[in-house]
Amino acid sequence: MAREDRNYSEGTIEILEGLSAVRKRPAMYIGSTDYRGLHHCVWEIVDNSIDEAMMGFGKKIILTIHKDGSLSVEDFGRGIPTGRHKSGVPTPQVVYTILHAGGKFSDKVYSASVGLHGVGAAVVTALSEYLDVTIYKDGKVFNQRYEKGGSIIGKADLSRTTTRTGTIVRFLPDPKIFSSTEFKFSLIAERLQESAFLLPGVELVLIDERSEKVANYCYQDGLIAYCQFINEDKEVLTPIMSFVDTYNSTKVEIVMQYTTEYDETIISFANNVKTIDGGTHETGFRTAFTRCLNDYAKKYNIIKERDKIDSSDYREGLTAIVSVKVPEKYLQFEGQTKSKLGSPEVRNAVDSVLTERFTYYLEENKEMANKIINRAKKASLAREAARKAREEARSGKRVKAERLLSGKLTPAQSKKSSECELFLVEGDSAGGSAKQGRDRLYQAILPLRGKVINSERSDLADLLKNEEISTMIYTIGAGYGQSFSLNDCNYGKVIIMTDADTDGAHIQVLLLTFFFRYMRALIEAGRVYVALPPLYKVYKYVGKKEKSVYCWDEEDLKAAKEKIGAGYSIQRYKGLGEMNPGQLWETTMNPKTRSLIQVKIDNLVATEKKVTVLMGKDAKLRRNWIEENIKFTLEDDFLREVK
Ligand code: 1YM
Repeated sequence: MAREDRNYSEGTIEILEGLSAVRKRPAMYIGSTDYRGLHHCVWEIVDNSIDEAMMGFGKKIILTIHKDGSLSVEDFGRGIPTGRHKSGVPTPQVVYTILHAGGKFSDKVYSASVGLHGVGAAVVTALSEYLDVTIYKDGKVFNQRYEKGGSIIGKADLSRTTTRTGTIVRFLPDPKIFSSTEFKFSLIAERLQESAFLLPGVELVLIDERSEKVANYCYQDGLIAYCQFINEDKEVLTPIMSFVDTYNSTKVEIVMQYTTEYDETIISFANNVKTIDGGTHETGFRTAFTRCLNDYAKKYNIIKERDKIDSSDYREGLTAIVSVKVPEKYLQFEGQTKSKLGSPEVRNAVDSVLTERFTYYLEENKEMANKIINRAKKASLAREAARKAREEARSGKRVKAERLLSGKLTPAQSKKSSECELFLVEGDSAGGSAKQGRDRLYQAILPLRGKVINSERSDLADLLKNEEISTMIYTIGAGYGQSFSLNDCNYGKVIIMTDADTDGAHIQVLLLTFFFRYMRALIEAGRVYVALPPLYKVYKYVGKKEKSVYCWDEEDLKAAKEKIGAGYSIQRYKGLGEMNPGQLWETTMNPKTRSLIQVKIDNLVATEKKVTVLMGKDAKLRRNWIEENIKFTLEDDFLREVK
């Protein structure tokens, strides 16, 4: 056992107390102990390297997933200071073994590590079997190792010399803490690529020693390259517009481009931290964006009073990236996950920069301005038509809706939409069982007969002609596309229930593609789920009574065989139709006993890409993608288990 320097043992006692708190309640520090929490540890370390590169130190960051399950991060920055901290212990030991509220030691002007992450790198030590830090600085190599969640602190080794600078941290996550300790290549690669767009000229490398895969990202053009990347598989309507300026010491960078798609993609960052819940910078952007176009359109008489153009019409097909760099003293994140920018000053900064630059751009590019405004006019007409159709469906003129729904939907009795659940069920026979097995008070059943059509490969008109799709739209009752209105949704949960086979998986993906493209707000509100029917039943008759256990995977199966004991039989469920109504209720529909997967969008750009490439028209793109990402499954990234 390595001994702590005697002079500092008092400090060490305090340290141990701090880190054991993290081990007791890890989710409080890293959100969860599943793969997300595991990768949170990676971001925690990498963010320090990214901060260093952001300040201009180090042009390369290398992540390696090692064969033994550990991960290392190497940068070529200045190296963490190695002198003694005022508490008496070496500074790196402070960084890696003492908890810090905001991860702050020094007065950085802009920092990435104060947002979503930034609980401090010591949390990683606490949750690792070991964490080893090597620093190259001032001609010397500093090395120290912390083991068993930081309860063993090795003596700092300063015996070697060097000519380079930088920091390497390697850690092995503790399997006693995490449900899985396997690092995911594609998840890390996506995040590194995103960082590469935000750090022009910095090279980010990911090496996977398990599979020998390597990813390498480096972009000179920053956000412009990011916008190109987002739109690379889409048809574009305008060139990329790029505005950069500083207002009251807030640096604002905006890049935008129109595509021919229906939805908008707005991505924002504050000090290089992704703000998935938006905030003041996005508000400033939206307000100024609408105002610029409205003012221009009115000035040149392109729109009349009767053209009821809504701000969302201007954003149809828009891809925009808004990035702000705010001095740390003004930086404020909000919300439970700290993914929303709260700084009030920033709203004005973004508004001012965009108003000035975009107004000028429109005047200088009149043809483009007309194209954009005419497109918005078309969007507003389509939105009006959809709204009328929705109103008709609700206000007595329910002919079409009723015709569509007659004999298909088995509605729930409750009128309280938030408690109602809609089951989209594969096939009529399973639909029949579900109808009998359900709780009629709040569960509605919509059987889907034919294959659902692929929304990525059909245009809107064809989609609406498809019976399964139009029935679903009417049943949900909230419209679709830009005019989708969550408030009108008839159900608190929409649950996809298919057989546990490849056809079932295909139907799931087709439905998810539809929801992603045309009812994204439903997914974002956490209202879309996938039901998990069991794969096996292990049973035995004891006298006349059946003793049985349902199983969802091979592990369950093993446990069930042991539990039921000798003489068991196994029934393998090939489809929902093989279960009787009572069994279907008990295993898949009863909220007390069922398993549901909540559908979440983790990374909008990555998901967008996957949907375009995997579901879209271009077979060549798809082939390339599959060749490059052979291990990837759509479910992996799309779905999150909740219960
Ligand atoms: C693989 C992880 O942590 N790199 C890193 C961290 C720091 C510095 C450089 C750094 C920061 C500063 C001055 C400063 C950190 N230093 C500290 C602290 N890579 C990795 N590279 N000199 C070097 O912020 O002023 C915390 S992180 F607080 F010790 F200075």
